[in-house]
Amino acid sequence: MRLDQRLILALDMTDPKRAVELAGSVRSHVDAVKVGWPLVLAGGLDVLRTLAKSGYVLCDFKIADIPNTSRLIVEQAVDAGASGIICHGFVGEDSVRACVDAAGGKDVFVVVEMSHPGGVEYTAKHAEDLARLATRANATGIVAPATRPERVSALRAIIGRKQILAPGVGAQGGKASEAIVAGADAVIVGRAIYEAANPAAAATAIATEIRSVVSR
Ligand code: BMP
Repeated sequence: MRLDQRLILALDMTDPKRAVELAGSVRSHVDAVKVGWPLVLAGGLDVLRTLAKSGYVLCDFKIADIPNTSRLIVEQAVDAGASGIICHGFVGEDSVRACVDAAGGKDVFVVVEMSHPGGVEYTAKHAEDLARLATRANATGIVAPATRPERVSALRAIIGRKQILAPGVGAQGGKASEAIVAGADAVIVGRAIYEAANPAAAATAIATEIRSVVSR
């Protein structure tokens, strides 16, 4: 994924019209929009098709199934215009490989450790192994928690130059600059942008905060 702003907007909402409008107003301040179950269940894959016309859409279905079912899901997402997809790593290497194969050159990001408090209960205990799995399976990168920058650093040491996308900034308590300094390539931000009175200004402020640590 090409990352200039190092910022991805999560469109976690159920009103397709609002999602498309919001994406339009924030597009130039972010590298991609992330679309997940809430929006697709509400608006169908058509909303993904519409968003894909104006840039990179990262399709976050957190795929976690047997290889054949995973493949079918990825094919639908790519067919609708996704430039990247997110899958879980805990399902095992065969399922992640099925996602990578089905993506046909589109980006695949593997969730290795989740950002919420519950992410410590199970995912954190296996994150290093899952990062190695993502590397072996030729994924584009991993998803790791901005809420725990020290974990981003630890995972960076394992995955070398693969990309790290870090959610958990703002509403979940993480700080964009800290995640980037720890080794994230980009942060994923939802509520801190789309719930702001001026989402474009909120996105610009986060991008500026990121630039302030990148140019050092
Ligand atoms: P918010 O900035 O509103 O907390 O949204 C974060 C986004 O990142 C949501 O779309 C969520 O599903 C996603 N995400 C996360 O928060 N933690 C993870 O570990 C993995 C995610 O994909």
